[in-house]
Amino acid sequence: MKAAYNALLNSGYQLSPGAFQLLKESQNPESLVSSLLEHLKSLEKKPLVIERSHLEPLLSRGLPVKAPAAIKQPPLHSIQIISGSEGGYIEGTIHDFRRYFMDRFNRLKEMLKSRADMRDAVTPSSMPEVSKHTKVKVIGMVSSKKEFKNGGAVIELEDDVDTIRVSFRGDELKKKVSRVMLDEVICVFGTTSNGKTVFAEDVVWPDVPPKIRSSRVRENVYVVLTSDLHIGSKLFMRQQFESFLKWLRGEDMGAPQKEISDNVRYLIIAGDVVDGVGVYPNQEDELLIKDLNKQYEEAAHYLSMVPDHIKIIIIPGNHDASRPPLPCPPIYRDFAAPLYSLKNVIMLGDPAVVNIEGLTFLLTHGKSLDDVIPALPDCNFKEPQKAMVELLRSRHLAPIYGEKTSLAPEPRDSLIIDPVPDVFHAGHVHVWGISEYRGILAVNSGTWQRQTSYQLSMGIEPAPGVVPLINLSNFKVTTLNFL
Ligand code: D5M
Ligand code: FE
Ligand code: ZN
Repeated sequence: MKAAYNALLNSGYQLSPGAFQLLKESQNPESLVSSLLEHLKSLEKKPLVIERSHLEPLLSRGLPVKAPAAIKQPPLHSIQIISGSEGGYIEGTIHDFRRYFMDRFNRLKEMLKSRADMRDAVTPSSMPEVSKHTKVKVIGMVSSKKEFKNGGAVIELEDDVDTIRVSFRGDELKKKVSRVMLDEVICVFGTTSNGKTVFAEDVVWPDVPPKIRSSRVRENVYVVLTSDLHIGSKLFMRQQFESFLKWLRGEDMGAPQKEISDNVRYLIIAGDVVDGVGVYPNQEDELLIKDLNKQYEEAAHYLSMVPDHIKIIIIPGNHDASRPPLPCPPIYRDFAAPLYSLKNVIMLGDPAVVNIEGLTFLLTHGKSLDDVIPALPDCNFKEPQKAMVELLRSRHLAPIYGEKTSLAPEPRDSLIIDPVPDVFHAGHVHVWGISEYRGILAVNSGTWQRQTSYQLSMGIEPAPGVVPLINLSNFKVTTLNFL
């Protein structure tokens, strides 16, 4: 099964959960995969993701008896892709958006209602008819928020039919409401005397349950997290990145470092592999490589220096060749063919959920941090991990709609954070930061790009050349400094 799975991944294909199951249950997964690969060769338009439907016809046709060619592979421990954003075509009509937000609302509402004290919660359209002060719990999507100088605040909560007003008074509640983001789904505890306005006593977010981590990893296995290489930019820190590659190869180092380097099995790159073209005004002036295909050629050249026994997982960032709205499909093969041809590279979408050695990794580039950080008073661009924790509490990767982060209104909201990860990895902000929240590691993996003139004009100060890595046996995070 392992050999079959690796053969598929090495050919650049992802496996849908259904196809994975079918493969697992088949009598001879290796020959099934080899006939699948043979079949795919004949297709002009190759799928990014292998679905159950690709495998089924091959099963009924009978399998070739010929054993597949031996696959030269470093020992792979255990990696399973749970989801990786297939990102199909979507038109984006009002109907699509309505369906998208209903899915977001309903699923987050059920998440909230699964708490014992919220089973009896109502939604704006099912508020009780009352004539005197009555306690209520209302779950709704935040459609507006106003904070007043005198310390009060009012938000509106809506479902698909109705809207109610929620009023907040007092310092403690003012602090709570300042953490409420637009388009989040929350539950308000309070009282109402008319069924239209609620005086809030508390706010509850979907949040993550405290996690008891069960690492079954015995020996030291390391996962290295990085992002925002921006290869092709004049500001890409070539020398420092080369030192990093040298470190991954275990060259020129003392025994303690070598012990770590030798046990790195995974390298995750959370987007912005290349600098792209036409991403910000006057970007050309700061490009060393002005052709997108050539940028990926250069990226593949660097990543080919990563030893084969390290699996490299890559998702797209806003500078990469993928569609702009979230969720994004994997970086397009047409532009990044050289990356796809590296045997140890796995290309996934944004967001992606991957199970590594029994631990769940949630990967996203972090584009929504552009909206979330300015919206929250305790968050800033120097400590992106704080905003990442707020996303965990919101159980959504991009709660705010209509600002800088565009969303594709797919029928199912794949930006809802479910399952609860063990590690939440993002980049984009160009500042590294690590935090632990309810047993979950939130890691922002910084950058390899020096400050661009655009970032200077925006007041963004990067912290480049620092790489977080996690020891899966004890969940300790350390950083490597290549400055
Ligand atoms: O993002 C690098 C950094 O620059 C990150 O902190 C976001 C910030 N950035 C990028 N574009 C914008 C705009 N348009 N407004 C505000 N801040 C921005 P990168 O994705 O690498 O360009
Ligand atoms: Fe970036
Ligand atoms: Zn970015």
